Amino acid sequence: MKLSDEQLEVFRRDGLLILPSLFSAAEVAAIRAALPPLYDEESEANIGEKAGTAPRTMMGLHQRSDLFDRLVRHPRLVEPARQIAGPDLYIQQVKVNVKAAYEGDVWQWHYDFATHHRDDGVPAPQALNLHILLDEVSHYNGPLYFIPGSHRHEPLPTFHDVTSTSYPLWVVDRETVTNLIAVGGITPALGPPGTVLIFGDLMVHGSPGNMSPWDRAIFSLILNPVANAQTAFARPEYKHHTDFSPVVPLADDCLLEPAAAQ
Ligand SMILES: O=C(O)CCC(=O)C(=O)O
Repeated sequence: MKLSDEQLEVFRRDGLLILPSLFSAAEVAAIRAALPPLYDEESEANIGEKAGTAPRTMMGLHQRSDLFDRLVRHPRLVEPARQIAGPDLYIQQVKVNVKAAYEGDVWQWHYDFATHHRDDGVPAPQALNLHILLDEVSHYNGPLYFIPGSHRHEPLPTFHDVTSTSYPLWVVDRETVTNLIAVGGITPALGPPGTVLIFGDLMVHGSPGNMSPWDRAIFSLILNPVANAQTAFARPEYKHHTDFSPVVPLADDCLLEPAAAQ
């Protein structure tokens, strides 16, 4: 699958591309069906919310499930990523952010490069984050918020927030966020299941808590150019995978026809 020139221009301008219903209902159902056994696993890569028992994020999924091993090589994710970030990309991180009904907690305003650079020694902000909405995402169930144009700044100042949620994050302070929003506004990433979001390492984003009765799970794959690989290895492997071999896309029907992945 190739992005059009118009889509590439939107990505360059806004720092975010939303591709509605790129994955079919049957494909999303197959992804969702793979989740319950992973929720139930005793794994340090399953991180719970600060309060309550709901899972917050489940990581390293391509090493724990055949379905996710195929999904990280799906051409509808990998080919657009290669168009933007170059041909040789490795799988840096693979997760589902669960954001369960009533329990899903906030993700503070941040940009991913702050963590990739400060914790993992990634040299430049070249990684891409590819999301698939696994539930209908509305204004009510904790959608991602993006600040269009925030990706055009040099890396902004951040501080390490280890208390607000169960997941430590380098976050952007309120004054900086206020100034960015005054220029770019906020775009909520809403849409039906199967919608894909693509954004880069400098894009400032976050999401509010989910106080609705509706779950809001999102799959996230981060791909990074092999030439821009991590240089520091303090974080666990499931937070930044250390196999730097370039990802090779599978056939388009690899989710529903596993034989296509052979
Ligand atoms: O799932 C969310 O709401 C936020 C996820 C996020 O910010 C990220 O993956 O960097």
